[in-house]
Amino acid sequence: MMTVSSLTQQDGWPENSLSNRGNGIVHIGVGAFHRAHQAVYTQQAMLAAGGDWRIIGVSPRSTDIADQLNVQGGAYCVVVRNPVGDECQTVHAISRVIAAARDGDAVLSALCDPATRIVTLTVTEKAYGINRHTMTMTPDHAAIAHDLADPHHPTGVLGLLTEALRRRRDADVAPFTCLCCDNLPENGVVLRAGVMDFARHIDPDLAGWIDQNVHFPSSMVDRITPASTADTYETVRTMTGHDDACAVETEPFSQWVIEDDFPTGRPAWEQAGVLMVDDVRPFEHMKLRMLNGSHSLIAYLGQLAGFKYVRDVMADDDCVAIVRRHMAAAAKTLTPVAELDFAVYSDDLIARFKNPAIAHETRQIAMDGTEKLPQRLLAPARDVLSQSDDIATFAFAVAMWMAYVHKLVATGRGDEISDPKKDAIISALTGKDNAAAIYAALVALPALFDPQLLAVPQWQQAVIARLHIIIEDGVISTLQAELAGKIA
Ligand code: CS2
Repeated sequence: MMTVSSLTQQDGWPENSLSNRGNGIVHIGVGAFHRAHQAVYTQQAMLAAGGDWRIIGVSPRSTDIADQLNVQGGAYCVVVRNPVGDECQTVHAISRVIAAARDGDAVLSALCDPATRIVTLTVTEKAYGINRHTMTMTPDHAAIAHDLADPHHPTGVLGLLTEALRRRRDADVAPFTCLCCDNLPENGVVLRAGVMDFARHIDPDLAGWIDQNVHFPSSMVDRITPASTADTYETVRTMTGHDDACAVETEPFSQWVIEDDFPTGRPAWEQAGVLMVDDVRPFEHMKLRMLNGSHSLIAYLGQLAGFKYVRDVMADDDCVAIVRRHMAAAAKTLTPVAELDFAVYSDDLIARFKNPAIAHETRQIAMDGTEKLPQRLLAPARDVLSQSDDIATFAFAVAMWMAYVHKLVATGRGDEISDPKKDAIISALTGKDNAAAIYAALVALPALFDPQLLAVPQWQQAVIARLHIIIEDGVISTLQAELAGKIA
């Protein structure tokens, strides 16, 4: 757990002890999660061991965060919501933010500056535009299509990294290391595959150079960070006297595990509590399947049963029992590693999800289901089937996602589905009203369900049976039948 310092009430921001530090990182995606996680660790690392590692933020779409954070000199508050009370920490690790939508040249200048030795990313799963079955880019992804047509003026992640690397190669500047911090399995491998594929399309020699010279370590990131609300800003105002438009709130727990592969240097992150490892996969699998998988289950359960927050779901004993069952089943799909105790991890997760001070909306986690299901629920389900183990919990979670999108479409609220495949979901579900038809329509969405999983009749039966009961009797009855072992 990270230590936090309290702010005293004052008119200005506390002195910036990092103002004499130079920039070394460009971070793409300056959302709440980055501000509550990587920026905090990087600040701690610089305070402990020095180094010119301040962060230039790039906001791919919104201009607001650039306007707001730059006015504050890059400083903002992180409110840590402890069950026993709030704490507040000021972060100065970000020196400025560039809004890519209005200043693409400044983004490329920052990326090409020799001082930039690392590019970190939290852009959410959908922004990459990488097909994770084929590990190639998706040419009809809007940003990729744009950047393929005009590669020297890129707007998307793959285009920006590739163009910046091209310019660095041509200027004989060492490349930066790319550190993906999104919740994807082997996220460095995925990002590398996307960049390589994009580069191959525009310049095969460049692809060869990237292959030889650019490093893409993987990382596992973890800190529950709900979207900021009026309550976040009010808490900061009360605790510090500041009006902070960039304040974020988060939980006390924080974890970052990174593959130690930074040939051009890195902050002393290990001095800030980051675990630097040779192989991040065991940590990543555990987190994606046990934390994020349960989170998605909780989110769809909450949305169907009318629970606004994760903590509301976790206040119900039956829901907790189903979450525990899910974690135990997910743990069985993981390779045991000496330093990881899955039972302890489960207990800690339950306590984190129950934290009454964290208002994490189930609606927020329910977003982008088609981007999240594969690594959180479908991959472990496939592994379970290959071990002939019980797939019930994965089938139940997937059936809840199906029931959730179906309910929105069937009640004329399809527009509330927040998902890159929203249009395809709406058109697939329109006019479908029974479980088998809904299942068939959704598993046919492109590049979502693993054909190996779909080929198993037991999987199809298990999902359809649960979906049917949810539609007929409601999710709580289904959950009770599930706990009583009454669904085949
Ligand atoms: C959540 C994650 O929104 C979601 O899908 O599951 O953002 C989760 O809160 C983080 O991964 C926790 O580290």
